Amino acid sequence: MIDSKELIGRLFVQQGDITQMEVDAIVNAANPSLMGGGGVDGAIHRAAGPKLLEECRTLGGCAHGEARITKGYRLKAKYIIHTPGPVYKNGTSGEREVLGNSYLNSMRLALEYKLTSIAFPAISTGVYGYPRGEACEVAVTTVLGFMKEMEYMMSVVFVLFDNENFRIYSDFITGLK
Ligand code: AR6
Repeated sequence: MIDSKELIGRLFVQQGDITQMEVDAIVNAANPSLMGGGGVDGAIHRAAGPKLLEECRTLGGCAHGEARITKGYRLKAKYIIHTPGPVYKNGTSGEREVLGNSYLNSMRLALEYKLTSIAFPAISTGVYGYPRGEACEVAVTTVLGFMKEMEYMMSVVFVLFDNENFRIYSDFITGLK
């Protein structure tokens, strides 16, 4: 059994642009079409280049909470894991479970591809409107729970674009230590 403190030591928080990360995979907060969009999705497609859209076209979409993997193309990251998080309505429409599934299914792909490092954005906290404190708690506890259950040690970086999310994640992870 891996010690929880050891796992928490593999979680990192960083402020910035996820497209610049040198990791095995970055995660994209996509939409079910997988055909690109605004926010982090738009930034990833711009940085990876047009071949990414070509590969995404072959995937036939992806339901909210599921995940698909593509190559990273022009990115420094080898892979991109695409997952549409939930659209936040009122908190009683299964949003928490769907958000957890986005993190869980991304981690399942990471394990399947034997990745040793992954970077996540704060899925659903932009256009999809998920409350940020709860989204952070779901993200961190789901990722930690998966690593513990699967005895899977990897580096997980949460890359936050804005000051507010950076502070929320920093405080939450510091609180676990
Ligand atoms: N690096 C890291 N985080 C970023 C970046 C970046 N370059 N750019 C924005 N963020 P959003 P969602 C943060 O709206 O809420 C798209 O159109 C941003 O500050 O990108 O899951 C898709 O196609 C926010 O905290 O994704 C979907 O239609 C977080 O990323 C829809 O938006 C997520 O914001 C998905 O909405």
